[in-house]
Amino acid sequence: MNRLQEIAALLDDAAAQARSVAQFDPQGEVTLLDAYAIQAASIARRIGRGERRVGVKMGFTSRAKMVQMGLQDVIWGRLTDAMQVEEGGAIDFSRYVHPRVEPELAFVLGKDLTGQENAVEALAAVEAISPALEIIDSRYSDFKFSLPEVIADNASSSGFVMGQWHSPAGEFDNLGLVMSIDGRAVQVGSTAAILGHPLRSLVAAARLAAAAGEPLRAGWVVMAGGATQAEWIRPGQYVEVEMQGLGRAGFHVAAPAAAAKEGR
Ligand code: OOG
Ligand code: MG
Repeated sequence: MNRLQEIAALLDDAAAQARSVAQFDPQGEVTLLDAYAIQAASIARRIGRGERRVGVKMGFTSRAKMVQMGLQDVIWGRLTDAMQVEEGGAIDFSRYVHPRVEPELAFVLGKDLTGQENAVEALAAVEAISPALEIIDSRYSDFKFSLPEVIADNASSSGFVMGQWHSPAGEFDNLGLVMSIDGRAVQVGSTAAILGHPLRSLVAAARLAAAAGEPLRAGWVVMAGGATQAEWIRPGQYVEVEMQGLGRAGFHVAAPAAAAKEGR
Protein backbone atom coordinates (compact mmCIF):
# COMPACT_ATOMS: atom_id res chain seq x y z
CA MET A 1 0.00 0.00 0.00
CA ASN A 2 1.30 3.45 -0.74
CA ARG A 3 1.09 6.31 1.73
CA LEU A 4 -2.16 7.74 0.36
CA GLN A 5 -3.86 4.36 0.55
CA GLU A 6 -2.57 3.86 4.08
CA ILE A 7 -4.18 7.12 5.19
CA ALA A 8 -7.39 6.20 3.36
CA ALA A 9 -7.48 2.89 5.23
CA LEU A 10 -6.81 4.64 8.55
CA LEU A 11 -9.68 7.11 8.01
CA ASP A 12 -12.05 4.48 6.65
CA ASP A 13 -11.38 2.19 9.63
CA ALA A 14 -11.85 5.12 12.02
CA ALA A 15 -15.24 5.90 10.45
CA ALA A 16 -16.32 2.26 10.44
CA GLN A 17 -15.30 1.79 14.08
CA ALA A 18 -16.39 5.26 15.30
CA ARG A 19 -12.93 6.01 16.67
CA SER A 20 -10.95 9.19 16.36
CA VAL A 21 -7.43 9.27 14.94
CA ALA A 22 -4.58 11.76 15.25
CA GLN A 23 -4.14 14.38 12.54
CA PHE A 24 -1.69 13.23 9.87
CA ASP A 25 -0.98 16.67 8.38
CA PRO A 26 -1.80 19.40 10.91
CA GLN A 27 0.21 22.00 8.98
CA GLY A 28 -1.75 21.34 5.79
CA GLU A 29 1.25 20.43 3.65
CA VAL A 30 -0.36 17.62 1.65
CA THR A 31 -1.55 18.85 -1.78
CA LEU A 32 -5.29 19.07 -2.38
CA LEU A 33 -4.86 16.64 -5.26
CA ASP A 34 -3.42 14.06 -2.86
CA ALA A 35 -6.10 14.87 -0.26
CA TYR A 36 -8.86 14.14 -2.79
CA ALA A 37 -7.01 10.99 -3.87
CA ILE A 38 -7.12 9.79 -0.24
CA GLN A 39 -10.85 10.60 -0.12
CA ALA A 40 -11.46 8.69 -3.37
CA ALA A 41 -9.51 5.70 -2.03
CA SER A 42 -11.46 5.66 1.23
CA ILE A 43 -14.78 5.78 -0.65
CA ALA A 44 -13.57 2.99 -2.95
CA ARG A 45 -13.20 0.86 0.19
CA ARG A 46 -16.84 1.57 1.12
CA ILE A 47 -17.98 0.75 -2.42
CA GLY A 48 -15.95 -2.46 -2.13
CA ARG A 49 -18.04 -3.35 0.95
CA GLY A 50 -21.23 -2.97 -1.06
CA GLU A 51 -22.14 0.69 -0.52
CA ARG A 52 -23.53 2.56 -3.50
CA ARG A 53 -22.61 6.07 -4.59
CA VAL A 54 -25.61 8.42 -4.37
CA GLY A 55 -24.21 11.92 -4.72
CA VAL A 56 -22.03 14.72 -3.49
CA LYS A 57 -21.88 17.05 -0.51
CA MET A 58 -20.49 20.53 -0.53
CA GLY A 59 -18.66 22.06 2.42
CA PHE A 60 -17.74 25.56 3.57
CA THR A 61 -20.25 27.18 1.22
CA SER A 62 -21.38 29.55 3.97
CA ARG A 63 -19.46 32.12 5.93
CA ALA A 64 -20.89 30.71 9.16
CA LYS A 65 -19.24 27.35 8.50
CA MET A 66 -15.96 28.86 7.30
CA VAL A 67 -15.72 30.93 10.46
CA GLN A 68 -16.71 28.04 12.74
CA MET A 69 -14.07 25.70 11.30
CA GLY A 70 -11.43 28.31 10.45
CA LEU A 71 -11.09 27.32 6.77
CA GLN A 72 -11.89 29.38 3.68
CA ASP A 73 -12.08 27.04 0.69
CA VAL A 74 -15.15 25.32 -0.70
CA ILE A 75 -14.65 21.55 -0.48
CA TRP A 76 -16.68 18.53 -1.54
CA GLY A 77 -17.21 14.95 -0.50
CA ARG A 78 -18.82 11.78 -1.78
CA LEU A 79 -22.16 10.44 -0.49
CA THR A 80 -23.10 6.76 -0.35
CA ASP A 81 -26.45 5.10 0.34
CA ALA A 82 -25.27 3.99 3.78
CA MET A 83 -25.09 7.65 4.84
CA GLN A 84 -28.75 8.35 4.18
CA VAL A 85 -30.92 8.51 7.27
CA GLU A 86 -34.65 8.11 6.77
CA GLU A 87 -36.66 11.24 7.51
CA GLY A 88 -38.08 10.88 11.03
CA GLY A 89 -35.82 7.89 11.66
CA ALA A 90 -33.13 7.36 14.25
CA ILE A 91 -29.35 7.28 14.17
CA ASP A 92 -27.35 5.12 16.57
CA PHE A 93 -25.13 7.53 18.51
CA SER A 94 -22.53 4.82 19.17
CA ARG A 95 -21.74 4.66 15.44
CA TYR A 96 -20.28 8.18 15.50
CA VAL A 97 -17.19 9.69 17.06
CA HIS A 98 -18.50 13.16 18.05
CA PRO A 99 -21.32 14.05 15.67
CA ARG A 100 -22.66 17.49 14.85
CA VAL A 101 -25.65 18.55 12.76
CA GLU A 102 -26.27 21.45 10.40
CA PRO A 103 -29.18 22.66 8.28
CA GLU A 104 -28.80 22.38 4.52
CA LEU A 105 -30.79 22.33 1.30
CA ALA A 106 -30.65 19.17 -0.83
CA PHE A 107 -30.97 18.90 -4.60
CA VAL A 108 -32.16 15.72 -6.31
CA LEU A 109 -31.07 15.59 -9.96
CA GLY A 110 -33.31 14.51 -12.81
CA LYS A 111 -30.54 14.74 -15.42
CA ASP A 112 -26.78 14.27 -15.64
CA LEU A 113 -24.59 17.38 -15.45
CA THR A 114 -21.36 17.84 -17.39
CA GLY A 115 -19.87 20.50 -15.14
CA GLN A 116 -20.05 23.18 -17.84
CA GLU A 117 -23.50 24.46 -16.86
CA ASN A 118 -24.37 27.92 -15.66
CA ALA A 119 -26.97 28.40 -12.90
CA VAL A 120 -29.97 28.38 -15.26
CA GLU A 121 -28.78 25.22 -16.99
CA ALA A 122 -28.00 23.50 -13.69
CA LEU A 123 -31.48 24.38 -12.41
CA ALA A 124 -32.98 22.66 -15.46
CA ALA A 125 -31.36 19.40 -14.30
CA VAL A 126 -32.90 19.61 -10.81
CA GLU A 127 -35.81 17.29 -10.21
CA ALA A 128 -36.52 18.40 -6.66
CA ILE A 129 -35.24 20.33 -3.68
CA SER A 130 -35.81 19.48 -0.04
CA PRO A 131 -35.02 20.79 3.42
CA ALA A 132 -32.19 18.69 4.78
CA LEU A 133 -29.91 18.07 7.73
CA GLU A 134 -26.34 16.91 7.49
CA ILE A 135 -24.73 14.89 10.27
CA ILE A 136 -21.00 15.59 10.19
CA ASP A 137 -18.49 13.62 12.20
CA SER A 138 -14.81 14.34 11.88
CA ARG A 139 -12.63 11.31 12.34
CA TYR A 140 -9.90 13.52 13.87
CA SER A 141 -9.54 14.00 17.61
CA ASP A 142 -11.34 17.10 18.91
CA PHE A 143 -12.91 17.71 15.47
CA LYS A 144 -9.73 19.60 14.50
CA PHE A 145 -8.19 19.42 11.04
CA SER A 146 -6.30 21.22 8.29
CA LEU A 147 -7.79 21.67 4.81
CA PRO A 148 -6.14 18.57 3.26
CA GLU A 149 -7.11 16.55 6.33
CA VAL A 150 -10.81 17.36 6.16
CA ILE A 151 -10.83 16.69 2.40
CA ALA A 152 -9.15 13.33 2.97
CA ASP A 153 -11.80 12.57 5.62
CA ASN A 154 -14.57 12.96 3.02
CA ALA A 155 -15.40 16.45 4.28
CA SER A 156 -16.60 14.96 7.60
CA SER A 157 -19.57 13.29 5.84
CA SER A 158 -21.41 10.80 7.91
CA GLY A 159 -25.14 11.18 7.40
CA PHE A 160 -27.84 13.15 5.64
CA VAL A 161 -31.59 13.42 6.05
CA MET A 162 -33.93 14.80 3.41
CA GLY A 163 -37.48 16.04 3.95
CA GLN A 164 -40.30 16.21 1.46
CA TRP A 165 -39.37 16.91 -2.14
CA HIS A 166 -40.57 20.11 -3.80
CA SER A 167 -40.45 21.42 -7.33
CA PRO A 168 -37.46 23.76 -7.82
CA ALA A 169 -39.73 26.10 -9.82
CA GLY A 170 -40.30 28.42 -6.86
CA GLU A 171 -37.70 30.83 -5.51
CA PHE A 172 -35.37 29.22 -2.98
CA ASP A 173 -32.54 31.72 -2.83
CA ASN A 174 -33.61 33.26 0.48
CA LEU A 175 -35.75 30.85 2.49
CA GLY A 176 -35.77 31.33 6.23
CA LEU A 177 -34.85 28.28 8.27
CA VAL A 178 -34.78 27.22 11.89
CA MET A 179 -32.89 24.22 13.23
CA SER A 180 -34.22 23.00 16.55
CA ILE A 181 -33.15 20.38 19.05
CA ASP A 182 -35.92 18.99 21.24
CA GLY A 183 -38.15 21.85 20.14
CA ARG A 184 -35.70 24.59 21.07
CA ALA A 185 -34.40 26.75 18.21
CA VAL A 186 -30.60 26.45 18.15
CA GLN A 187 -29.76 27.98 14.75
CA VAL A 188 -31.71 30.45 12.64
CA GLY A 189 -30.69 31.41 9.11
CA SER A 190 -31.48 31.52 5.43
CA THR A 191 -30.61 29.57 2.31
CA ALA A 192 -29.03 32.84 1.10
CA ALA A 193 -26.12 32.02 3.42
CA ILE A 194 -25.16 29.25 0.97
CA LEU A 195 -22.97 31.17 -1.51
CA GLY A 196 -25.72 33.79 -1.83
CA HIS A 197 -27.87 31.22 -3.63
CA PRO A 198 -27.78 27.41 -3.18
CA LEU A 199 -27.75 27.01 -6.97
CA ARG A 200 -24.19 28.35 -6.95
CA SER A 201 -23.27 25.41 -4.77
CA LEU A 202 -24.83 23.02 -7.29
CA VAL A 203 -22.91 24.66 -10.16
CA ALA A 204 -19.68 24.31 -8.17
CA ALA A 205 -20.50 20.68 -7.28
CA ALA A 206 -21.06 19.88 -10.96
CA ARG A 207 -17.76 21.49 -11.93
CA LEU A 208 -15.72 19.84 -9.18
CA ALA A 209 -17.24 16.38 -9.63
CA ALA A 210 -16.69 16.52 -13.40
CA ALA A 211 -13.10 17.65 -12.89
CA ALA A 212 -12.59 14.58 -10.68
CA GLY A 213 -13.89 12.37 -13.51
CA GLU A 214 -17.15 11.58 -11.70
CA PRO A 215 -19.76 13.94 -13.21
CA LEU A 216 -23.05 14.34 -11.36
CA ARG A 217 -25.66 11.81 -12.42
CA ALA A 218 -29.45 11.79 -12.71
CA GLY A 219 -30.85 10.47 -9.44
CA TRP A 220 -27.96 11.76 -7.34
CA VAL A 221 -28.32 14.02 -4.32
CA VAL A 222 -26.28 17.18 -3.87
CA MET A 223 -26.11 18.59 -0.35
CA ALA A 224 -25.54 22.33 -0.78
CA GLY A 225 -23.64 22.94 2.47
CA GLY A 226 -24.51 24.15 5.97
CA ALA A 227 -26.39 27.45 6.10
CA THR A 228 -25.46 28.03 9.76
CA GLN A 229 -22.90 26.79 12.24
CA ALA A 230 -23.16 23.13 13.24
CA GLU A 231 -24.42 21.99 16.66
CA TRP A 232 -23.30 19.01 18.75
CA ILE A 233 -25.85 16.25 19.10
CA ARG A 234 -26.42 13.91 22.06
CA PRO A 235 -28.29 10.65 22.65
CA GLY A 236 -31.99 11.07 23.25
CA GLN A 237 -32.39 14.24 21.18
CA TYR A 238 -34.73 14.99 18.28
CA VAL A 239 -33.25 17.33 15.68
CA GLU A 240 -35.32 19.12 13.08
CA VAL A 241 -35.00 21.79 10.42
CA GLU A 242 -37.97 23.80 9.26
CA MET A 243 -37.53 25.70 6.02
CA GLN A 244 -39.85 28.42 4.80
CA GLY A 245 -42.37 26.91 2.37
CA LEU A 246 -40.56 23.55 2.19
CA GLY A 247 -41.57 21.99 5.50
CA ARG A 248 -39.40 19.96 7.82
CA ALA A 249 -36.84 17.20 8.05
CA GLY A 250 -35.82 15.54 11.29
CA PHE A 251 -34.27 12.57 13.01
CA HIS A 252 -33.86 11.05 16.48
CA VAL A 253 -30.55 10.31 18.16
CA ALA A 254 -30.92 6.91 19.76
CA ALA A 255 -29.05 6.15 22.94
CA PRO A 256 -26.08 3.80 22.49
CA ALA A 257 -27.24 0.21 22.37
CA ALA A 258 -24.20 -1.04 24.24
CA ALA A 259 -22.39 0.45 27.19
CA ALA A 260 -20.23 3.49 26.50
CA LYS A 261 -17.23 2.54 24.46
CA GLU A 262 -13.74 2.59 25.81
CA GLY A 263 -11.00 4.84 24.58
CA ARG A 264 -13.03 7.75 23.23
C1 OOG B 1 -16.43 20.00 7.34
C2 OOG B 1 -17.64 19.85 6.46
C3 OOG B 1 -18.29 21.17 6.12
C4 OOG B 1 -20.50 22.20 5.38
O1 OOG B 1 -21.70 22.02 5.15
O2 OOG B 1 -19.99 23.32 5.36
C5 OOG B 1 -19.70 21.01 5.72
C6 OOG B 1 -16.77 20.19 8.79
O3 OOG B 1 -17.32 21.22 9.17
O4 OOG B 1 -16.44 19.27 9.57
O5 OOG B 1 -20.24 19.93 5.68
MG1 MG C 1 -22.43 20.14 5.62
